[in-house]
This record gives sequence, C-alpha cells and structure tokens, in this order.
Amino acid sequence: MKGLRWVTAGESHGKALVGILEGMPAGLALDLERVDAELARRQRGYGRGGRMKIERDRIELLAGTKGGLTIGSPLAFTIANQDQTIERLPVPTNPRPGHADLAGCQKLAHRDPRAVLERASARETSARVALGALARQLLGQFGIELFAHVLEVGGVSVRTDAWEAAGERRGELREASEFLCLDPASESRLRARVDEASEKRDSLGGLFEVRVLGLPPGLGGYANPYERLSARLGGALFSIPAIKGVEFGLGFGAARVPGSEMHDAILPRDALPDSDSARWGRFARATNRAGGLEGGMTTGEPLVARVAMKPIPTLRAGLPSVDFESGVAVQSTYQRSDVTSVPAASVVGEAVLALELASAFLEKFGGDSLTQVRASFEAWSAAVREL
Ligand code: EPS
Repeated sequence: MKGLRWVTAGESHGKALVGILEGMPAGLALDLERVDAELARRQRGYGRGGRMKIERDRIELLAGTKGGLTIGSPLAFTIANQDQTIERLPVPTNPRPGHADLAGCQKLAHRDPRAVLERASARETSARVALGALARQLLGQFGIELFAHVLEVGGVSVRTDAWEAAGERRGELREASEFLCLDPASESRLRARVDEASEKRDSLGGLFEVRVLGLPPGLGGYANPYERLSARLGGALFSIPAIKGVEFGLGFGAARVPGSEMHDAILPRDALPDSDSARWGRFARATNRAGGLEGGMTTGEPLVARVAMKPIPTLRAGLPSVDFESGVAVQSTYQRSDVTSVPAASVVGEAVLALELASAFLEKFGGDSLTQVRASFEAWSAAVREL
C-alpha cells in the first residue's frame, strides 16, 4: 500500500496519547528534538489556560527505528499526560453548548459527557502534531516546507501583507510572537483583545493561514473524487476540533470575481523565471489565486490555506444549557479552559497538512526506502522538466 496511514488514541486526562504512523520509507533519519519543538510550539500562545502549565509534551518513540533511522515498519509513540485524573474528575451534570457533549451523549444514549469530552477534547491534537512532525521530516528531504501563522484573533487582525513583509524573517518573527503571528506591531492589540475577553469570562476564535512551499505539481489527482487533494486537505483541516471554515487561495472571494480576474495565467518560464511553478519546467504562473491547487492537484505554486476557528466552547461565564437530571434550564458549568487557542490550532494545521501531503507524495513517488523514493522523484523531475 502506498501513502501513509495513521491513528491516534488517548483521552484528555488519561495516561497518555498514542500515535501510530505506517508507510514511512526505510532509511529516513528522524530528529525527535524537532518533534518535541513542534509539540512545545503547540502548547504556546497567549490565552492558553492552566492545563498548558501542567503538561510537558514530549514524544517517546517505541517502535519503527534502528540506529535513528526508519526501517519501514510502523512508527509508534506515546506522549505522557501529566494530568491523569480521568477517573476522579466529576461527570458534568449538563452539556456545554458548542462542545461535543450533547450530540455525543445523544449518539451513545447516555448521560455521561465526561465519556465523550475526554476523547473529543483538543488534547488529541498533540498526537497529531507529533505524527505531522514525523511526516514533515520526509517532506523536508525534498525541499518542502510548511509554515503556519495567525492572521486574526477575536476580530483583531494582523497587517494584511504580514507574510510578504516578513519575508525570510518569518521563522524569527513567529518565534518571538505570543500569537505565532508575523506582525510585531499587532501583538499589543491582540493581547488586549484576549485580556478583554478573559475579563468578560468569554472565549475567542480566529483565523490562521498555512503555506506550503516547494511542492511539486501533480500531487493528488483528478481521475477519482477521492484523489482530489483539495478535498483531502480540506477534510484534514476540518478534522481539527472547532474549525468552521477552510479556503484555498481566493477561496470564497473566487465566487465574486469574473474568470478573467480569477485564473492564474500560464506564461513561458522565461517571462517569470522566479515563479515557484517555473522550477518544474517550461511553464510559470503569473499569480497564485488558486492557492496552489487546480483540478484536485498541486500546481507547483505555494499551497495557501486559510482556516477559521470558532471560539472555545468552555466559557468561564457558562452558556445556556439544561440539567440532565431535572431537565431545568441552567448555565453550563466551568472547570478550566483556554480563552483562545488559535495559535495552537495553527500548529495543528501544519501537522495535518504535512500528513496528507506526505501521503500524497508517497502515493506518487513511494518506494520501500528513501533511496527508492528519491530515485522515483528525480526520474519524474527530469521528465517533467522536458515537458
Ligand atoms: C480542552 C480543555 C482544556 C484544554 C484542552 C482542550 O483542558 P482541561 O480540561 O484539562 O483544562 O487545555 O487542551 C489540551 C489539553 C491540549 O493539550 O491542547 C477541551 O475541552 O477541549
């Protein structure tokens, strides 16, 4: 079977999160410190609550390598939970609006939201960040880089040209930001917005963007609906808890412009030698309104995804709900939560795209070993450059 397969297990306050990643070729050197760095980044961000002061997410790799290299067998790991109180935590007596509590209880026809929320919790995304951090090490071998940054929290935006203005300083700027954004001038406004929501005992959502650089054209496919990368990448982003919207390139804006202002002109490479797509042959794209996807495939231009996250459903002030026993109206109960976790979600966005893109990459160029993948990639690169 080509491509990657993965699964996670683990409850929010159970012993550990668990991940299994199958399909990585043999001979890839894994850097686990880089995985831990991604895990730490997901724990960051202004507006996170008390839980993140307790947890110290680190990968413990259990299987799949020898001498630091993958051996072609499934990779398995755990991430220990520090807070392992699942058996002692109270069972909420009412479901929180916006969380999986009520629909989950109705699905299982019981009154134990704890049995639902423990797995529905975004704690699970820590395991996905580790999976993605492994997958992106394969992509990195082929010059593919993923980069997420926050655009907006609670309606307060960074400058619209933050990506362009940051240029090569993007890594450094994001590292220095409490919001994992690229606009230092917006930090104080973002912080004030979160402080205001916190004082009002409310929560906030926001927007983030993920860009993927260095992708070859032709990943994904047009022949079958399930091959279409736009659907797969959109599905991956929608699988992150609290995500309500995903757009690629112009996205919803594409509905409002005529075709002449939408579609990215194809020019001879010599007209635009610096275009990303021109690296792959004699054709270059003048613009990238498609966001790097056409016909369900990559175009060779950067992938640009923008993702909308709703506010966290656990509000200190509570929300209107109903007591399970008495059936009377109550305010939903609060235990502990974040005010916002948009920065954390942006890190998860990178991870889920890394997994899906690495899978599509291996579907096209897959082989048992990294050497074979490289040979296949280079043979195709030579052929497409002659096209
Ligand atoms: C979450 C509630 C909070 C968050 C948690 C997601 O946890 P707790 O109930 O323990 O305070 O901190 O996120 C994480 C633990 C994490 O690692 O991101 C929820 O109800 O979804």
